[in-house]
Amino acid sequence: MENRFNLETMSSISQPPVPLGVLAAATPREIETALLDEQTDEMRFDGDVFGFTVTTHFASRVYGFADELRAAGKKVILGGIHVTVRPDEAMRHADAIVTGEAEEVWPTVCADLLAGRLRPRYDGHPTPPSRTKPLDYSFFGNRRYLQPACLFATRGCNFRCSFCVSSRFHGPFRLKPLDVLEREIDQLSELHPDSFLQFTDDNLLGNREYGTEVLALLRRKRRRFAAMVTLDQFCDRDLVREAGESGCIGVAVGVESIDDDNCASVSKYQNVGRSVADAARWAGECGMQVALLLILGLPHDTPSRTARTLSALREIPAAMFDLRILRLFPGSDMFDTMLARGDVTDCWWLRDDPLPTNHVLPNHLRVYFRHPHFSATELQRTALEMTRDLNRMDPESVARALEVGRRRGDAAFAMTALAVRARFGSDASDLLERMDATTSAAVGCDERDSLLRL
Ligand code: B12
Ligand code: SF4
Repeated sequence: MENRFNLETMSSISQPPVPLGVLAAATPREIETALLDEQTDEMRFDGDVFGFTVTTHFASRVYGFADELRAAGKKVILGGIHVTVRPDEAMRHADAIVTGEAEEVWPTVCADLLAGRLRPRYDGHPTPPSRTKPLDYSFFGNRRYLQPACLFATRGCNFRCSFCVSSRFHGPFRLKPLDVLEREIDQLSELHPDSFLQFTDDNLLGNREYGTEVLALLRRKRRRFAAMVTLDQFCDRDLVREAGESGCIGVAVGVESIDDDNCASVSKYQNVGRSVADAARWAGECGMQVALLLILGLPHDTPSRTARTLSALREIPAAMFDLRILRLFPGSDMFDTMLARGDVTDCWWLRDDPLPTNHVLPNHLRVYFRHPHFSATELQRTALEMTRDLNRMDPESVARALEVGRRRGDAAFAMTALAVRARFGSDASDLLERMDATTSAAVGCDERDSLLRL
């Protein structure tokens, strides 16, 4: 099978596919498993049965693989967040689908497979924390990921931002037993002694008491780590100090917009009335590199606000600014609302040309909704200009990141953060030049106004 994957366009972050590791741990021994990871492996489909994780961005790509495999007489099982929110669509490309979290139902799927009575659909349920097993990281072999030591301590999120699918998909916010987490940390310390731990939790510190226990565990283990935090946590000076003292060297913060009306309009009330600049300064003093996650295209964004937003963001001492145009995910409240209003312009996930990346590259620039104040092209240009301007490698920002790194004795992480910043800036700059030189369609970010095809 042809591999359309181009390593040049690969994400600046590569991580082991933890969901498949979780599944492997729940697979009965009679079934021999092997991992095929598009980030690191040449795509060769040897085997009889293929299970794919389907995220919305890669739905059409997975469906393409699945259709070819089934045409060749192989069995295909699909699972993951997109299957859960679009089960009927996924069923058209699979012998069986599994919705929701799969650990509990997976042994039944395997037993049915072995007995030749696979059903078209299985519904998983939120895994009770008491049933959580430690992941076996040897499953990922010696593949070289940029961030190999990924783990999660919690599941779900106790917020409900309207553009996000996570809180709807994952069910109640749950906490992994600390002894299970400790065993995973020990394993990762052995396998990747020099890598920092990357927590992939949506809301690692969402329960203050448990968060404090996790931080104490990390302090005891003397492990450096990075995590995503919500803005209210980021503004909690005691929590940030505690995290820094426990080895936190980097945080990605879901800021989305510096405007309260925008945050309130997407039910991100935890962000309302916060001072990001002060919190970022404090995080730097505590030795953490800060990545700000931002969305352009929220309801109250206007072209005239852009200059003001840009100058306010420039005052925030962050190592990098990761700005994306709003993407409407099926399964989110915002998708449903905008669909009902007729403002969704395409089922973007069914397009057949997704680029395998999570970087600022063309398919993240595509606009599939109608914004009240911006045309699609204006959103694209503004996103690129802001990304370029915010991530300039000016001496002051470079010196600050290195100084923050020095506080934790971690120059390597500071250099990595700066490399990502540089790449955000230069990718945006290149794309702007290409937009100027040709048309927006030439960089793959065409304006689409087609009617929704559901
Ligand atoms: C780690 C992570 C990444 C890593 C991916 C690393 C990797 N190699 O997979 C990186 C940083 C690269 C990344 C990138 C992106 N991500 Co991401 N990511 C996550 C994150 C934080 C954790 C995933 C995880 O490990 N979860 C823990 C596992 C155990 O849970 P799970 O994935 O749900 O798996 C269970 C079930 O879904 C099911 N299951 C999963 N796969 C399969 C397969 C089979 C066969 C079966 C039967 C069952 C099954 O069983 C599992 C066990 O119960 C999630 C948020 C989250 N908390 O899940 C977002 C999340 C998945 N990402 C998201 C997004 C949007 C992206 C990006 C598009 C971001 C961007 N704008 O660039 C890119 C796209 C890249 C991609 N490949 O899809 C969204 C996806 C939304 C959607 N509808 O698809 C999420 C949900 C975040 C969010 N809050 O919206 N991401
Ligand atoms: S805080 Fe983050 S993970 Fe939680 S609902 Fe909001 S966007 Fe989703």
